[in-house]
Amino acid sequence: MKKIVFLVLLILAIFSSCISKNKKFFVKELTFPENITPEQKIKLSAYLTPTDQQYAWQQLELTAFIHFGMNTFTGREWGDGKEDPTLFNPTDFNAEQWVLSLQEASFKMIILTAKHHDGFCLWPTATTKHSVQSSIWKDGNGDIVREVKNVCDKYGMKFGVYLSPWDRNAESYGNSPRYNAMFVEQLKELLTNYGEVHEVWFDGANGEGPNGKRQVYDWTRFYHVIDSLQPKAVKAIMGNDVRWVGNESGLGRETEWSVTPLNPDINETIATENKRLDINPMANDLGSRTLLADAKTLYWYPSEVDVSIRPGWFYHPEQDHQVKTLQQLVDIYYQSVGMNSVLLLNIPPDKRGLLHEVDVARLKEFGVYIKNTFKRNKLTNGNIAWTAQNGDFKEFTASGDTINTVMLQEDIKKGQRVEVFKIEGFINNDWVKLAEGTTIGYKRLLKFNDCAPQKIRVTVIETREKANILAIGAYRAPAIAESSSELNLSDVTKDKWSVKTNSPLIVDLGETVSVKGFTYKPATEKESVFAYTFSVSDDGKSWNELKKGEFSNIKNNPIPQFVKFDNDVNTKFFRFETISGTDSGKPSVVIEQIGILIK
Ligand code: FUL
Repeated sequence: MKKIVFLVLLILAIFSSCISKNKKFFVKELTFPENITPEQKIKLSAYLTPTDQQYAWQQLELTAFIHFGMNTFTGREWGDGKEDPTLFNPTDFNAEQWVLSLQEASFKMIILTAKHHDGFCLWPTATTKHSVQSSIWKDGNGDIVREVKNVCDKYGMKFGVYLSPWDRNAESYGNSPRYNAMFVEQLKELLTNYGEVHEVWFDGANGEGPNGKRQVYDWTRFYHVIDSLQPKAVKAIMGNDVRWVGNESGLGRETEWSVTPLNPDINETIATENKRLDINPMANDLGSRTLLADAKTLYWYPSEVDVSIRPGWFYHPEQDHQVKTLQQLVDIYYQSVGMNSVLLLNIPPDKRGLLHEVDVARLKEFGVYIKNTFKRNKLTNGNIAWTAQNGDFKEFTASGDTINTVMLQEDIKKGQRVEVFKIEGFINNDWVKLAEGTTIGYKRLLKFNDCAPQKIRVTVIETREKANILAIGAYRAPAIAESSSELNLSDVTKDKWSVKTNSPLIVDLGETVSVKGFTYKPATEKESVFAYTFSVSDDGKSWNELKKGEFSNIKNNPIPQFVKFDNDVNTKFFRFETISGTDSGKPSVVIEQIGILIK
């Protein structure tokens, strides 16, 4: 017993000396000694820091996703793996156009979907025939990964790969050891033959459903392959270096901790602990004091905001008019880079193998806007490092110019610490509150109404340990002329429609209409439809099933779905039937959620 007490005291002494000397940091992971108080846990959490790879990744701020592959040619979001490889045939593939457009807009890395869920590989792999080798593009002698990587190297753009663990083509998928061996080979090819790779993206999606194939992934082995072949790469999403922010809409959290007890569910122990703490990437709270008090281990696991410039992740011509507006992109920038995250913006190339003109123009506008806004710090002494205790404040000299944005950075190499802060401006001889916030982390941007203060005062109200503020900036983001992006979800009005039955939804259109397709708008508060059938009828009795399909990625990306038929059909009735929902239910659909397309 005495021995145990002694040991506990010793461990505590070591930990408290770490704190008092303010020297010892814990890189990436920290397991609390037993029997320490919640207060001690909070203090220790302030000494958790990123690895060099995580730090380098965070500094990139803007990274680009490129979803390109079989879906580009079939018009789908999730292919089923049965696609004919000869469909893959970009007519004007040009990786220079991708890299140069992205670089001009300040993007520092490109992550390419080397393999999406349909299993089609963009490089000639020895592991499957389902690859560019079986396509007619360059007579099967092409290699998209090589061409993109070469251009990245040429222009100093970093490169990452998305390799989907879920594979709907691999015959071995579901036979865990065999598929894992194949997956390891794919990883090895990508991480050995193409030079330096800086991010490996393992998607968590798997739409197999209750009767689908069950694959137990060997994450430890996958991690080992990456760490040994590409030591500079961070492992994202199902990887434990970079965390999915929890949505695909470009929304960061106001309170975003890179220090969290959450880690991806890669083994039983972690999954059980996540369950015990009731946390997952979508949870609102991933780092509060209450959560930390309950936790046993903390990780440096920073957030990445992945979002597409278009509604879908892959290019679809019918979405050309739905490219996000400059205002939307700028809002996303403030909500991601400005909320302690890296922005991973997807710009999907079209069937030509080019970024579409509309996207290129938007990227350009975005790049110019961000550069102009942050070109000059209007505080004269904003780049001075400052350490602050609870309640400390510091004044910064402003030029008296108009501002509407303040930027704060913590030195995260010494941990993430600030919990509450406020910003005031000295205007007309008075201190006026401009903004307040919770976490800062690597970077925090706060927006407020235009004003022209002589000075700015920053107060660190609460911090877990002495805060290390690295930089403070004040800027003016120019106003953006609003462009309307109202989406038309039905070409015919619903005035004449009458509902015959609710489940399935049977509607009498009131007249015969020549229908080209339909739309489905997911409900915000409840489960969405995943698999469905859509049928038409002249009399509401005998039915012709026009479409049996799935809204592939609707759970993570709940956007309106557009479904087009192969041919136009004249009909007076339609029937929309739910086969399954995104969770375990069978959600019904109301008339407001369905639109009819006739153009
Ligand atoms: C999701 C996938 O299912 C989507 O297709 C896309 O790749 C996105 C980035 O991740 O989970």
